[in-house]
Amino acid sequence: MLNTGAGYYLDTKPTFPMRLLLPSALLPALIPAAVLLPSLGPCAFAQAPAAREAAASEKTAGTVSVSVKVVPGQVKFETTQFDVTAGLPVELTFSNDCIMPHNLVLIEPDAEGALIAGVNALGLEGMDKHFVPAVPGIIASTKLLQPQGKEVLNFRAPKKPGDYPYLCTFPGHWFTMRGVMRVREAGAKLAGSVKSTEKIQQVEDALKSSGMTHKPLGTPEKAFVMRTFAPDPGLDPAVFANHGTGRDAFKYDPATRQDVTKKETDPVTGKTVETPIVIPSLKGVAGAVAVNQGKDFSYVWDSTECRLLYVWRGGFFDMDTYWGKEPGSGRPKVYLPLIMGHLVYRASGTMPLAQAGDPAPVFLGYRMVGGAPEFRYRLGGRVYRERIAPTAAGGFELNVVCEDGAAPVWKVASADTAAASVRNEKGAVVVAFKDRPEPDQLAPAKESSDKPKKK
Ligand SMILES: [Cu+2]
Repeated sequence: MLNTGAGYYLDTKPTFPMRLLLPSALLPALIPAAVLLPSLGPCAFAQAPAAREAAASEKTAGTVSVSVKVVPGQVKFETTQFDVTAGLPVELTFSNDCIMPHNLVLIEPDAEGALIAGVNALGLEGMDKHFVPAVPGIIASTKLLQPQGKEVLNFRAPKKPGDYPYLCTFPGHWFTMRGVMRVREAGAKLAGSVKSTEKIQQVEDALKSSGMTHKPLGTPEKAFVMRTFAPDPGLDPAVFANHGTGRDAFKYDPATRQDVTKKETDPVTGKTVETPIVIPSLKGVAGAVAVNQGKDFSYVWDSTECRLLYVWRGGFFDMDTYWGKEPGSGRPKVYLPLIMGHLVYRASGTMPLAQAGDPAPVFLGYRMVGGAPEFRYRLGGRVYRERIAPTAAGGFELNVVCEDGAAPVWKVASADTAAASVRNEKGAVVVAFKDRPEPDQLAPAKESSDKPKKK
């Protein structure tokens, strides 16, 4: 169980920067909830304020049609409970009017633990598999629906009456985005759907009132912090020691929860073999914290590996490809934000603070210190705090302290020896990096005119 220091945001925060989307009055309520959530059991979720639909239609038998929507910007289903009749057909329409992608996964009453473990194990493949792992206990699931997406699920209600949870398995969403399908005995009267009474902000209004744009920027004084899928700009695979997988994703059919294969003839044996279809282009880092401190300093810190992944200058993310340009403009072509600007650092090698045999690090959250995040994590029996800041000389520095007062031992990766220097300062280890601009422009700068770069 996570041991969270007071004031730290947990890993379980929704990936969208809620602090910008929500009216600030809601924030005090939101953050303590996020801190408490990991200690709750699968069924102990707090029911959102809800009301019986006044016009609850009482159905007896036959196909039950249910509509489940999303409360935009709130990481919640609008419909939090609906009734169906045991063994009879159900037509469930899930529509996503939010600006984040969401799915809906309906499961057996005791299947949540395995489902969440399965989602976490998907690692970098999660996005391609719509965050629906191949685990038992899934009754029905939608694809990961992009904003304005809609999907109709047709399935038969389980024969056994009971409460069947449904949740969004986009990482972190399941803490708040969930509901219950109640399966009633044949002949029992079905109650109307229970819907959240929370004020439903229109997407456009939420965006407007947050000041959020698709090219968000922070400032040197006040960093912009966003939980997101971050692109993997071709990092050293050794960096992703604790991600589920760093390999290319296979094409996946969420309906069958199987990889999609193609038939190929083996040139040696002449036999026809089934091989998975590889999607090499969709690579992302699921547990990323992306930070921007103005046009000239951005970085991605990975809450799975608990380390800095890459640093860039000249912009932040262009979210168009992730969120879609505007509601209704159609789904984005890729499912990752694009890096704007140029990379000046890419991590390589194993975790610099880890000793051989250390178990995976555990992210304990971050808090804002002087306008920038301080990351906290446990590794090898110690708890570290890490800050990252640009330096006047043009590079950047990592400042790492150990909570037990011991001086952290930082092993500089071999690729960094020319660019990095390590010094000890007041119990902290400070690792100073010189910028290392890369000759080839790795960042897919969308608006560049493709002129060859002169060096
Ligand atoms: Cu979701």
